[in-house]
Formats: sequence, structure tokens, C-alpha cells
Amino acid sequence: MDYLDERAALAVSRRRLLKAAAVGAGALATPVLAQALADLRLPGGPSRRPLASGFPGKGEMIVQRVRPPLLETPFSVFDRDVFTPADQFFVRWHWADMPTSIDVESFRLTVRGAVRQPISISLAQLLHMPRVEIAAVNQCSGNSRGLFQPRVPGAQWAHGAMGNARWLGVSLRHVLDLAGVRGDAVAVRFGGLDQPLVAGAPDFEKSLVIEHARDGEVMLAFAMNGEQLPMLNGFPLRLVVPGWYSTYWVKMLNDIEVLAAPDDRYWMEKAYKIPTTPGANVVPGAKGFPTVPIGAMVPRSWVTSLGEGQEIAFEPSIPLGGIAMGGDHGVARVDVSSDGGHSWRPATLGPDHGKYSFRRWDARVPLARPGRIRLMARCTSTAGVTQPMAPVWNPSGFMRANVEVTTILATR
Ligand SMILES: Nc1nc2c(c(=O)[nH]1)N[C@H]1C(S)=C(S)[C@@H](COP(=O)(O)O)O[C@H]1N2
Ligand SMILES: [Mo]
Repeated sequence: MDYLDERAALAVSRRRLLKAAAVGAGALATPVLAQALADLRLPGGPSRRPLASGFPGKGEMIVQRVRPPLLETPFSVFDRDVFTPADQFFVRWHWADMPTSIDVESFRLTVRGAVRQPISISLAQLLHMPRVEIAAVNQCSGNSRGLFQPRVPGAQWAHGAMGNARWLGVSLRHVLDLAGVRGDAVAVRFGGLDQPLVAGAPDFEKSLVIEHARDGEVMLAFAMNGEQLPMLNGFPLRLVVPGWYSTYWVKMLNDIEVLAAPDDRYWMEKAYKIPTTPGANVVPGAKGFPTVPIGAMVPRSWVTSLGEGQEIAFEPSIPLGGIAMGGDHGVARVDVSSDGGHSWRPATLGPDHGKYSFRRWDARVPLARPGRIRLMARCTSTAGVTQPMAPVWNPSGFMRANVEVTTILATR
């Protein structure tokens, strides 16, 4: 952590974080007044969505659904900074019954189950515990699902169901140690304050095996980018599982249960399962293949300095920039192509904010002639994993990670 980061962390004073967050009853269901439409250019269409800023704590977002909210980050945001502003960070909830205000005095996080001493922790107590800060990408398992061909059901995201932030909080291991994990513990289950609307529907809960939960990196975050979490991103507390897909990043976290047997409930046993094949790839239409719960992310990269369909004046060479992530490892290199993947040249990597963060890259690429140009970026992680050219397919639309193509038009 450099000096500036440390100052930012200290700026999140205990007082400021204990400010009550309330969005007012019904605010989450406020009608959305669209100011404009965004065209996500999804292959199957329709891909025009309202752009609106009427959600509590949120600036301009692409609205996919209002209740419970599915809000996507406009792609141009990723070109501005490797850290995604909290007010434009994507939002995804499964169930619509969530609190519209949190009483920060009475809020408690419980730790129970296979522990020596069940505990109940107030926010004030949590804010006095030793702090950790990690820069990490939060990416939905179904990010870019709208680009799957053939199409699959589920939220039709373009690439904006992801974001990168500096998460500040307390290590999960610290909190588990306060309760004292018993020798027979095998997993830890996490639950938040949101509830299913329909009686009998499964409450959203996720779990991690005990070794992962105690790795010292998984954390309970109460701030992102130096500010308290927006309500819609999980105020007052959320789980951060660096390097893993965001389905595990339980928001409005209030319940931690240490388990003496593997978690066999719906959200681990049935949902968020991927084929065991490399890249989670199966033949379209395949059924009955073995599956495992989704886990670690894989390398991805995007051109952000130019958008799909953008027109530019022809030049023999142009600057190109973007972002990359290594998944659960760092970014080792990014290569770029301006001829549809025939030739590649290395990009220059920007500052390293840690292995779980986005990393900026910049390059200059030659343009052979005016006309349509296919731009590509390809990330290789420090684990030696390189993005494949071909997209994967699976029925849930998870783990898209192939080299993406940005087609621009260079005119004379
Ligand atoms: N309590 C709770 N936490 C949750 C979810 C949820 O429905 N309820 N959805 C998960 C999923 S699938 C995603 S993609 C992320 C989204 O995090 P964000 O809304 O802060 O971007 O939250 C995760 N944590
Ligand atoms: Mo997700």
C-alpha cells in the first residue's frame, strides 16, 4: 500500500462510516426516468436500454431491470480509471425484498455454527478491528452473457457487470478466530439481509470451504474506494472474495455460519454450477454433463479507448488503450492486434495495484488501410493462462473470457 492509499484508508473515519444509510421506503422501486438510451449491440437484440441516474447512491447506469435492480456500468466508465466509481458500480440482486434503510446502531453480524463461542458483532466493534485493504475486481459470473451465441437465458449483460475497487474492511479470518472455528468445520456459509419475495423460495446464501474462508484475503468490506458502500452494493457490509466471481461476494452480510458438513442448499448445490470442462465449455445444447460450483475468475481484457462502431480519421498508426485482469492471478502481459488477430504486439502495462485489480494497458498499433478495422487485446496472467480466441458456451452463460473484438471504421 503506497502513502496515498494509506491516507485514503484513514480518511474513512469511524465516525463517517457510522452515518446511517437510509434511502427511504419505496425508493428502490422509484420509477426510472430515462434520460437516454444505450445501445449494447448484443447480437440477438433488442439491445437498447434506458440510461438513468434515479437509483439511490447511483449516477448514470444502464437499466436492465428495476426491481430487484440490475444496473450495468456504461462501458466508457472503464476508460477513465482502473477503479470504478461507487456511484457507477454495477448492481445485481436476486430477490426484491431488501431493507431500504439500515439502523447502524442495532445492526449485528452474527458468527455461529461450528464455533467455540457464537458471537454478535456491532458495526462500531467491527470498525475498531485491524483493517485490510485489497484492490479487486468484482465480476458477475454472467458478465457479457448477452454475447453468447446461441443465446442463453439470464440477465443479458454486455461487459458492464464488473467493476474494480479498493475494498476496505476486516479479514474474515480475524472474525472467525474471534468465534473460534471448531476442528470439525469444513465450510462457511454467508447470508445477507435480503429475502425472497415468495414463501419457500431459497434465501440467497453462498459458502466457501474453510481453508478459503481462512486464507486471510477473503474480507468483510465496509468501504469501497474510500467511501461507505452504497446501499445497492451491500451497505453496511459485504463479503469480498478476491479473484472469485461475485456470486460469492454476499451483500448486506449479517450472518456467518460455520458448517461441519458441506453446504447442500440451493445456491451452492443447484445454482451457479459450471461444466467441469476447460473454460466451462460445452457444445451448445449439451445436457447431463458433470458440474461444479463456479469459482476463480480467468484472464480478460478489453479495448476501452475506442468503442464498437466508432469512426476515426485514418492514420498510419493510432494509440490504443484498455484494461485487463488476470482472474485469480496478476496480469503478466497484454498483446494487441489491429489486423483481426494476424499479428500481435505487446502493450505497455500501467501501474500494478495488486494481482486482483484491473490493470491499465496502452499501445500504438498500425492501421494498414482505411476501412473496417478489427482491434483486439489478449491478456496472459502470471499463472501463464492466455485468453482463448474462441468463445466458450454453456447453458448458464458463465465465464465468457475469449479475446473480444472491437470493430471501428477508419475513414479518409
Ligand atoms: N445479499 C446478496 N448478495 C449478493 C447477491 C444477492 O442477490 N444478494 N448477488 C450476488 C451476485 S450474483 C452479484 S453479481 C454481486 C453483485 O454485486 P454488486 O451489486 O455490488 O455489483 O452480488 C452478489 N451478492
Ligand atoms: Mo452475478
